[in-house]
Amino acid sequence: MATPRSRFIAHDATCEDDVLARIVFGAASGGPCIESGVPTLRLAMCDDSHDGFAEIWTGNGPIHSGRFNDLVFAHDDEFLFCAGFIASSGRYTEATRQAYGDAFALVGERDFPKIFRMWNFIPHINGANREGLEVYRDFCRGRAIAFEQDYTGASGMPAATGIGTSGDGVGFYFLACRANSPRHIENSRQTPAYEYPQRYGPKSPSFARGTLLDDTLYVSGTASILGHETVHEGDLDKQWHVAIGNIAHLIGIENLEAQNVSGGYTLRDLDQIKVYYRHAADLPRVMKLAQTAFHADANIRYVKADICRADLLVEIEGIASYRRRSD
Ligand code: 3EB
Repeated sequence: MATPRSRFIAHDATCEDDVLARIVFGAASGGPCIESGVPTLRLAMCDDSHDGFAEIWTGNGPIHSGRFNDLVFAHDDEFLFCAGFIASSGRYTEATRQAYGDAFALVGERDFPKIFRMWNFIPHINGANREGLEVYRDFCRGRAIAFEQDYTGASGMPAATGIGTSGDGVGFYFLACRANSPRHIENSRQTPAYEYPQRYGPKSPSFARGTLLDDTLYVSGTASILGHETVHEGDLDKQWHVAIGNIAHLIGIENLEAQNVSGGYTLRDLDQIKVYYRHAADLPRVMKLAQTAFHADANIRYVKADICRADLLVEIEGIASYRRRSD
């Protein structure tokens, strides 16, 4: 069974048939819409070229798209894509719970009950809400309540990214499947995020370190965290090496076998990589580090963004799948 594929294209390129979704990383954010039958989510996230880019997800065969409350979605027979938007406000808990609750209702109604990868783009992520709670923690509270109360009958929390955006409002999108059996993977070097202690917020972040679907391992946003603690505050190079080491370990044979998953990937199997970096001045260094870490053919985008802990400088995500041997 084929897993959904993504690729990066120019932000204004037109796309072909079988497209499940288009996410435009560019100048402005807004509520998702359906354009020429394709769910489209715009996020205010600038990449290194400042031109922006689009991430395209393709499916197989006839694709049906539609709206469900404020969400837009599209699906083929096996996979569903969905995007949503939460307006900026002084408190996110309830609106996040509502939006995630709608998302869980949609996947139930359409019979794609297993969510395997989610992304969340949060404005003023390190700022305070009207009660003085960090916006990220406010978001996490609503998300956790939705997972606890509304995500029944499914298979655990999926791989995810939770990152800053300069846009006005939370944009989010996710992929879910029908018959496949995704396996959520943890990293033995890191405390599961959903078990982080209370000092990181009233409710823990709801995500797995990675999710395996067939032979594809979707790697969550990964940062310089060992156990549950940020390490190497203020040191970009050291944070890079811990983050990349965390990914190498997550996808490697030892960590997978300990979770009864056969196989094992290396960093050279990673593709569709996004490198999020906090400070514009760090871009040249981050590009240099990435170019030595990944396969020469890997697609990489560098996105300037705030990261969910104020002491983190860099975060990396990607998709691991086996490259052909000659590569
Ligand atoms: C961390 O490991 C860093 O809240 O969805 C990474 C991936 C992070 C996903 C999320 C947050 C999220 O805690 C931050």
